[in-house]
Amino acid sequence: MPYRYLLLSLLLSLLAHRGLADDGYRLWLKYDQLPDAGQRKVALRNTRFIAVPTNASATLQAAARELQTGLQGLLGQAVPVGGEARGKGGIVLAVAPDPALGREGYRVAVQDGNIRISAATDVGVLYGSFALLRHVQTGQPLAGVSLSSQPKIQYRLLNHWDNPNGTVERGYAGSSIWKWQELPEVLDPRYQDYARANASIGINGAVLNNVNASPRLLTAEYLRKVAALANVMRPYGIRVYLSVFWAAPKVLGGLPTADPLDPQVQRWWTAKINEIYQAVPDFGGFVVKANSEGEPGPQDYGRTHADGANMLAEALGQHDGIVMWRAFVYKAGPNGDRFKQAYEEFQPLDGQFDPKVLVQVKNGPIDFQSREPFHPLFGKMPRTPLVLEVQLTQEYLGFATHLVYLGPLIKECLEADTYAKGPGSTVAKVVDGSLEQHRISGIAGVANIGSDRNWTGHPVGQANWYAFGRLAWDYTLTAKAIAQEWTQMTLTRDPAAVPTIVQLLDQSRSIYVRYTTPLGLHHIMGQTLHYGPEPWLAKSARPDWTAVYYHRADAEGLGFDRTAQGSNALSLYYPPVQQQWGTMATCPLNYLLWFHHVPWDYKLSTGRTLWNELTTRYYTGADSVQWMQKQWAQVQPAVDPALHADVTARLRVQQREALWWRDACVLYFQTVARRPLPPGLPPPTRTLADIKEQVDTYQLR
Ligand code: BDP
Repeated sequence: MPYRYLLLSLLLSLLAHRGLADDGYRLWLKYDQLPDAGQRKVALRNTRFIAVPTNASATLQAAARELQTGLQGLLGQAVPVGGEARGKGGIVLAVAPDPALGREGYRVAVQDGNIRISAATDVGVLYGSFALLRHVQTGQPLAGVSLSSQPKIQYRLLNHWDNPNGTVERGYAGSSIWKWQELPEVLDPRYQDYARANASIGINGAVLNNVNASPRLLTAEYLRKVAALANVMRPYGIRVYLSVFWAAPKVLGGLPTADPLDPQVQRWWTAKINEIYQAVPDFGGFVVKANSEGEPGPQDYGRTHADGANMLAEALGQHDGIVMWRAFVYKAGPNGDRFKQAYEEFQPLDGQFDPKVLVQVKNGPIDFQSREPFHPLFGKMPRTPLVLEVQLTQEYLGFATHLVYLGPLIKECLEADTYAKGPGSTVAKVVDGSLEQHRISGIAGVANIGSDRNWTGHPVGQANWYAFGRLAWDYTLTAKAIAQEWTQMTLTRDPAAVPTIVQLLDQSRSIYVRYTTPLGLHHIMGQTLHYGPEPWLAKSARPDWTAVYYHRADAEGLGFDRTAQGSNALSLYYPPVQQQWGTMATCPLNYLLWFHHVPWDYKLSTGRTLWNELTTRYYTGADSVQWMQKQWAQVQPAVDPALHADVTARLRVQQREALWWRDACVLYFQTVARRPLPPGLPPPTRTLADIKEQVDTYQLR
């Protein structure tokens, strides 16, 4: 080895040993030097300087700073920032009216020998700057660059389920990133990096606290802390929002009631909201979980969700804020169907909401399962803007242990056709407001972010944060294209490794479904923690928290009959959907057990009986985790060693737990189906009793 290479590799290993290896903190904003010297040279010719208007706002300064840091890293050479263009070959930031771009859109184009990033607003320029950086990071040529985009959905929010005591409900990446105790004086640099990351993918709002909200967030003490966070995020185009505890007027205001029609209650909220806007002039608004899972709400006083939401909207008055009222409600008894509850409570309220109210609907009718049919409310509340809520934290998808890329899950929902106004009335068009010409539109992702150094626990969890933002901005992007961008920006630019990783990401969600809940099984996970299998769960505080309520396995067959012969939940959809999903023969296999109680020996389109198909999927699903391990092993030379080792170790757990799911479900369903495994599938080497014991121990944690 020549002397200087020896020195270089010594230096590199020294850096690695000093903990300077890639720890994932920089997310997809790595800005490591481009490997291709030729490409760097061309890029350098076009980025000799960055010109920002004099008296630039904090947002434009942030854009210039990001470009400077990014380009210096990528090109390995300093790029000066100045007040005006110094000839040709630079980057010029310009705010100029452009009706075609809307408030947040941008244009990046070559003009007078410079690359001009223009937008109607400062934040548009910031988004354009990140778009240019992404362009370079993903190795695309700068010569003749021409990019232009604007978001399809207006409110693109992360919902943090963070509590004031630092815990995160369903968080698997450490504790809360908000250090409430230290705020407002201490501003963790992480807040700014969080804002940068969000701005880079177009997220423009953060709901700071858990939907199971503590009233504490609304106290004067906490509002000062909220204001400090808002100040950090403002330059990055991010507004802060709060989840509110419905009974706050009682708990904080000492009122005898929280009845939305009570004038004292209304006055309390109006005053509180004025106080909030004093502290945070661009406050975004509220998320409300009311009369759901034990939370208080307007129904406690015989009022409707609309009464509650409208009261808050009115209390917002002239302030530029919104109310996102969640439709996640259910209290079905043993003979009801939880699937229908939200629909039955909310659909009749369509047309009764204040224009500042959006109803926030989870992607599916039950609860963030690994695969759900789209929520029947989409397309059925034409007079109400609906926020689509997806869950990025993997509560039901293996926490931060299983590698599951959620791009395909989110896309599947957005692309689902509601047929509300004939074919092509996709959930995306309901959500972006275009189907009914709504003035406002929104999408929310329940964040998977925590205090772990790499933000998301599982390094690939970052891809879910990334994909959510990119799809919120432009849902026409493919999940695969987004996976590729993320991989190139975050893991490696090696041309052989990138497609291998992209394929792994792209398949990961369907593999997870196969070894946990194939063919439309749902809600058979461990109780309380929602981890691991517990299909035998028959007793809980409520019937609709058990597993048997959902899978309905009996001697005859498996699955929840939601046709007219059963709960008739299917009738909530438009007729073309009902027709497709309404018979066993035409229902896609992915949704089969969501809608039908299928006889064990029923022949599926695959040529196998239900029993044989079910068990085969459990086996092939678990085997596919080995395929994932192989894919990942292949890219080892191209990925940072520490990060590679981390994912390798997590995949080992995933492999072990895929077998846990497989054996638990196959053995349990076999006690009901009483059929042998199809030839070629080796029976599990442990018994159901062994597994149940393991689950019981698991629940002790
Ligand atoms: C469920 C979670 C619970 C949340 C609830 C919600 O288990 O922790 O509070 O969703 O969305 O899936 O309100």
